Amino acid sequence: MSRLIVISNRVSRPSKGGEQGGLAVALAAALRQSRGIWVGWSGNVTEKFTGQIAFNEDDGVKTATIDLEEQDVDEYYNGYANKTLWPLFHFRIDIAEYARDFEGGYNRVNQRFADTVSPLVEPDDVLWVHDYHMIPLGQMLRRKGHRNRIGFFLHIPWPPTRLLVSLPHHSKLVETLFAYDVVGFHTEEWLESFRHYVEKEMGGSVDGDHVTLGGRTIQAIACPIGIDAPEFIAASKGEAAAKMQEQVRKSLQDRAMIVGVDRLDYSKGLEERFNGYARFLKDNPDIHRQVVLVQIAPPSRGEVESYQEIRATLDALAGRINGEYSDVDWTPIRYVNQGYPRDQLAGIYRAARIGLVTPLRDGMNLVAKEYVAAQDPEDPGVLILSRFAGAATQLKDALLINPYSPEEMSDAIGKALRMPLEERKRRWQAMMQIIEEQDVSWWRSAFAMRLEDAHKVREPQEA
Ligand code: GDG
Repeated sequence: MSRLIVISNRVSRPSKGGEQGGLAVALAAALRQSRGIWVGWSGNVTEKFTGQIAFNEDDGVKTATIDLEEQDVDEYYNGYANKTLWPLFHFRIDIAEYARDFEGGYNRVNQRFADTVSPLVEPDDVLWVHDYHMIPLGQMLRRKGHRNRIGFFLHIPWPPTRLLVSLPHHSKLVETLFAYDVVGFHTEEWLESFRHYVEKEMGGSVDGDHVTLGGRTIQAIACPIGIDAPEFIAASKGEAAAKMQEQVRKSLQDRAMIVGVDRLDYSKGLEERFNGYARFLKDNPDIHRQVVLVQIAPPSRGEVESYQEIRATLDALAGRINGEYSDVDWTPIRYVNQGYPRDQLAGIYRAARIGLVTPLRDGMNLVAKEYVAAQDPEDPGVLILSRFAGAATQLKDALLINPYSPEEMSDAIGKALRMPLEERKRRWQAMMQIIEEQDVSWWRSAFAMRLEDAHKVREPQEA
């Protein structure tokens, strides 16, 4: 087995019961098995960049991290990654910011990562680069002479060509992807948009999974990420989950709970969710007092203005809806800006009759899968899911809705609350089958297999 080197913006450690997600758990297993290493930013800011690498080991996973300068964080992380690429790739060109400093900082930090990774690489290592923060890294490593297998996975959507061309130097950025052997997306839709761009905008060609540009062929594939299903099912049956479920149930006093769990991000459709729920309350006065929406939304990227704005909007909206509909002994929305450990989160999901997942655009959306996995098989809740989440291509037995339509959301909530047990079970079983079959280990192996194959194609091209 080749040694795996994972490179991503942040290194997250898979400590049990902590706040880390499935990705950390999945990659950690592969890193442990291959005695690999995870490289990323430490999250620390230093006055002057030194390039010094801090090596650590946590639960059998080796990590190598670097500190960044304040200017790096402003231009690369808050700037190009989160003010430019994130909104653009989530179809929000109205709030994407284009600034040369951001682009310069992004390339500088990627070069810093290339300089950090390069001395660690041995000839047989397999490198796996993650997400929009690191698009040009592969090309920078190739320029240093590394001929290893290098894969790239994009965790967010790939935007339609007509939107992507609004990015200054868009083709330069996309070209860098051709330094990889395999480029992975969650869904066919994102893959299709990528191929369309390469063909129509750059004059490249597509032949099945093979995409060619300027004499260089890569494999571009759709490979949907899953959750660590066994781990999450076990967590939902564990003690911490049971305790949390009981605590929530008691507080509900027989009311049906609708749950939302999201990083506080404008792409997650939280404003639309609150409006859809308000519409449900308006349409169904007889059900007032019988439902509660619990929205868990830990703040993220607070230094970026659009995140401050969505937070203020939601504060006001939750306040307005609660003001309009609350009674002395009933509050329709419990809006919570704190995160919970994963095992407690599993209990919160399990206590909910409905999982309400309404992103306006989402690469995949793991919350949808976690909600389903946490349900009691004998009395499962109903998932209401946006058709614009990558997860909708797999979870076809959810109630799929258009999150921009408050009426559709209202109807779906009504339908979910009335849904007979038999139908709930049938839908849940169908979704669960996919969640268990295509879990995070499946995703990791599927991608790794393609990477293994791809290398066989690359060698002769370079000869
Ligand atoms: C990106 C893409 C893609 C949330 N609140 C708490 C908490 N979380 C965890 C969830 C879930 C994770 O965060 C969020 O994952 P999502 O997939 O829903 O969304 P993003 O963070 O935007 O992730 C997305 C993903 O990458 C993977 O490729 O699916 O489309 O945008 O695991 O449970 N975890 C804990 N407490 C919280 O309060 N412990």
